[in-house]
Formats: sequence, structure tokens, C-alpha cells
Amino acid sequence: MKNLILAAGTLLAVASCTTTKTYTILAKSGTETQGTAKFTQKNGTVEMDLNAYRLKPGTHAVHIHEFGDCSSDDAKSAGGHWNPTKDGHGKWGTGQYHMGDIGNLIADKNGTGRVIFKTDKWCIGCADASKNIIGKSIIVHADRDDYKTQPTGNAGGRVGCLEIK
Ligand SMILES: [Cu+2]
Ligand SMILES: [Zn+2]
Repeated sequence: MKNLILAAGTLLAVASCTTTKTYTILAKSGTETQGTAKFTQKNGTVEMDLNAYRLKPGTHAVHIHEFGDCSSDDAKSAGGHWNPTKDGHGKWGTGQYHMGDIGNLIADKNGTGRVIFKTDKWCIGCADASKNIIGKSIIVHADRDDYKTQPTGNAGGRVGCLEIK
């Protein structure tokens, strides 16, 4: 009987197959940005839950950038927007947009903001380079994404950076 229960438990673990990774946001460009982003992959969908603190109150663009390298003070080491499909910059889900065009986060009067973003166009560590977010970075910007200006959305400097590894 004990063996049966163990076998059932093993099957359940295989079937749900959830991957979770949590990373810390590093302050950049002389700011005090703090926060975390948690990525959960389940049933072919990746959900990002990003919580940022100590931002300037207002709207801040959030993107996936092409290199998982936050080493420079201005976070330019992270490169441009992650764009495996070679499309124009834009608003996720409408017309052309980059795979990294997550959108905008609104920081409240305390500088706290949250974005929950879910898509089946990303994966965590799969073989498809057009979906795999490992080796990329998340950038939180000083300004809002206007969803138009090429190729950046005119989002200003980089106040937070996180390496997805
Ligand atoms: Cu960006
Ligand atoms: Zn973009």
C-alpha cells in the first residue's frame, strides 16, 4: 500500500511539471530601485510576477532585453529589446511588437508597482531560442513606453536590471 501511494505521488509531480525562478532587481543609473521578479512555467505558459519598490511615482516601461548582463552602471550592457522575430517595437498583442515588449508598470506614491504578465510565447529554458527567456534580462525604465517610438518606446534611462539565468 505504501508503494502505491509513493507511485501516485511521483506521477503527479511529473504531470504538473512546474518551473519557478525568482530573481532580484538591481538598482541602476544612480537610483535605489529594489524588487523581485518571479517566473513560473506551467502547462506551456510562463507567468511573470514583478514587484518593484523605490521607483519614482508614475509610469515605467518594463521590457525583456537581449543580454543577461546587468554589469554596467547604466544597464546598457543588457543591449536592446529582445526581438527574436525581428519585428518593430510596439504594444504586446497589437500589430508588431518585440518578444520583450511587456509594457508599463505604474508606481504608486510610495514608488511601489507590480506587473503580472502571462504568455505562451515564452519558455524557461526550452530548446526554442525564439521563446527561451534564459540568458536575457528585465529592464525597468525611468519613463513610460509610448508603444510607438522605434526601437525603444522612448522609455528613457534604465533604473532597474535583472539577469534571467
Ligand atoms: Cu527596455
Ligand atoms: Zn520593444
